[in-house]
Amino acid sequence: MPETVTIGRGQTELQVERPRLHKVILINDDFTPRAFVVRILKAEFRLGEEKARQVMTTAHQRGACVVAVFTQDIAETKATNAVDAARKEGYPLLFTTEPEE
Ligand code: TYC
Repeated sequence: MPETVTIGRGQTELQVERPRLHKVILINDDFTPRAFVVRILKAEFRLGEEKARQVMTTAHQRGACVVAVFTQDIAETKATNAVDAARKEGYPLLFTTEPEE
């Protein structure tokens, strides 16, 4: 919550907090084609070809990879859109979101 603090000579200042950022995390699976993962990362998250390949490869090798950070509503909307696009094509691809520490 914004808080009012006294800064001297009877003046007050509104302390505003930055919104907490949320990570979008790409989860590996055994079925979604690599090329489709790269396509989704480019289309929904605006990653360039090289970055999209790098994120896909990291998730493929390690099980998960942070795609990017956004405000909560944008992170959730992008993750939902990406999952919906995968389901439309019949793939089990998963993106999750979680608050940044
Ligand atoms: N593991 C998938 C395959 O071998 C490719 C893939 C990579 C799927 C990353 C999901 O988040 C993922 N076809």
